[in-house]
Amino acid sequence: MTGNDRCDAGFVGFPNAGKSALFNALTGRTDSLKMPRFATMAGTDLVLADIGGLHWRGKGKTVWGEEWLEIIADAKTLIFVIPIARGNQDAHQGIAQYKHLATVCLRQPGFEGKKRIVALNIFRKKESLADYKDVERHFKALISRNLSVAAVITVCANNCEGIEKLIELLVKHT
Ligand SMILES: Nc1nc2c(ncn2[C@@H]2O[C@H](COP(=O)(O)OP(=O)(O)OP(=O)(O)O)[C@@H](O)[C@H]2O)c(=O)[nH]1
Ligand SMILES: [Mg+2]
Repeated sequence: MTGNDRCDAGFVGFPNAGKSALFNALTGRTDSLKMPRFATMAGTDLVLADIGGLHWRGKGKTVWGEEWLEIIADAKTLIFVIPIARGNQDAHQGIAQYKHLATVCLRQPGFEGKKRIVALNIFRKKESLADYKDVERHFKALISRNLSVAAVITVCANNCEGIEKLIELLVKHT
């Protein structure tokens, strides 16, 4: 895994969070076989990087997969992709997930100063984004003391809801 390409923003998340789906939605790409992937975000000259998911290992449940993060070492912004369902319980689980991911990121040299955007990815069936406002609010309240989070946004990667707004946020913070 070598990161010869540079990037402006990179995705961080556990497997199946929707990182690649979101990367595709933002860049117009459709392939997702080879990692890492680099592509320009629609309507901008910002380069995004899609990497593999971090994952759990061992009895002590240590988060593993840090070598992926080397690929996005030069990114200015990290996009944390957290899958969510409805309900406060899910906001708590999402926060726990975010904290694990953030802890691993902060172990990497130079990652402390990177901006962070949290994308709550809903695996939408019948609900609309509005149905997730409570989770988003709750998530924001739980995270409110963490000043390194520039923004929290709810998106649906597979039908592109919230994607325009995420693009605006990325342009603003990258
Ligand atoms: N319904 C629905 N499915 C989604 C959404 N986002 C991702 N998926 C599906 O969930 C699966 C995993 O999504 P990926 O984007 O590949 O997840 P990933 O975070 O890139 O996972 P790794 O590359 O393994 O780390 C795929 O089958 C996607 O089609 C979403 O918003 N809604
Ligand atoms: Mg992927």
